[in-house]
Amino acid sequence: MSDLQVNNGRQNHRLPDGLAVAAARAHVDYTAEMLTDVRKQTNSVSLVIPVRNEARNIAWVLEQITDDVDEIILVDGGSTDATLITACRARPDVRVVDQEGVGKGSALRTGFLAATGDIIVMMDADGSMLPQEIRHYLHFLSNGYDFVKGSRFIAGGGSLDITRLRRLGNRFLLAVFNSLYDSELTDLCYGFCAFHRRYLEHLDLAATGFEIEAEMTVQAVHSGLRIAEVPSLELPRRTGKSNLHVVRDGTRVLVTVLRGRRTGLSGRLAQALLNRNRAEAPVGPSIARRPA
Ligand SMILES: Nc1nc2c(ncn2[C@@H]2O[C@H](COP(=O)(O)OP(=O)(O)OP(=O)(O)O)[C@@H](O)[C@H]2O)c(=O)[nH]1
Ligand SMILES: [Mg+2]
Repeated sequence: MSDLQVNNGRQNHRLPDGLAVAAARAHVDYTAEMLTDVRKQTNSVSLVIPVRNEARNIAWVLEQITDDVDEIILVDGGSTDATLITACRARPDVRVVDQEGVGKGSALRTGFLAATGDIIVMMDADGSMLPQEIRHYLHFLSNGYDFVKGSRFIAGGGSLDITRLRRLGNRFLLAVFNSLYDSELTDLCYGFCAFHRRYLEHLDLAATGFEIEAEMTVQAVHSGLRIAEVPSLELPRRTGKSNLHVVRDGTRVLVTVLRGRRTGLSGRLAQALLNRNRAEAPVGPSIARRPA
């Protein structure tokens, strides 16, 4: 049996390995076909991928990126293996930039600044995320949402990767986040998300490590961005070792969530603004204002 739990809205069902992956892929293909390619009307898309020593995974990732993406930016954290050679061979059009500073957060911030597209998507290089899902994120961004996060824990999402300890940690951090910010999100520490580049300044990112994912969500709430969650299937990293340390990085996420609540706009106020925006403009870009 796999760890993938398919959530039918009320309860989770464990699925056998083969069936779980096949069902998730079929779902991705089916919904991708159903979605109209609205974003092609106006928006160009930059995909930012932080990468450090992923030579054995990166080609698999790059080869699956569809033409929804106009620009691929690999942000290299000083890889010492053949990551960059492999990447350029798989996708000669890839743009490689060296990260400023250390850590995944620094890498993403470097990549966001280098991106030229109207929409920025971020995704990992270890093969744990399906590039075919990018279309789902774009669909929401083209239909009135400002910031779209993947979620492994809503109906249609799942994880074949997460350990019991990480699941517990994620649940705890999410509970803290939801209670402090009056929100009802279902996932916090997941690195697959997308947003309109015009909001980059509003996000005002400063994180250097893995806590950047939480910081982005905190700042999106503070800025009154309209947030949507889309189901995402997390696969196991294809090969190699994780760079994440549960206690160290979990603590950094907690500090980020607590610090954001103390200094920012109150969660209630942000939510009220969000609801007002939604009522006024059910479809189309919202008016996101940076808190005074
Ligand atoms: N440029 C850069 N990329 C990094 C750095 N640390 C991690 N990454 C990349 O960020 C992505 C996520 O890192 P992972 O080690 O897979 O972390 P994770 O996905 O939280 O952990 P697992 O689920 O165990 O894989 C991968 O593409 C890494 O190569 C870094 O310091 N610099
Ligand atoms: Mg990973």
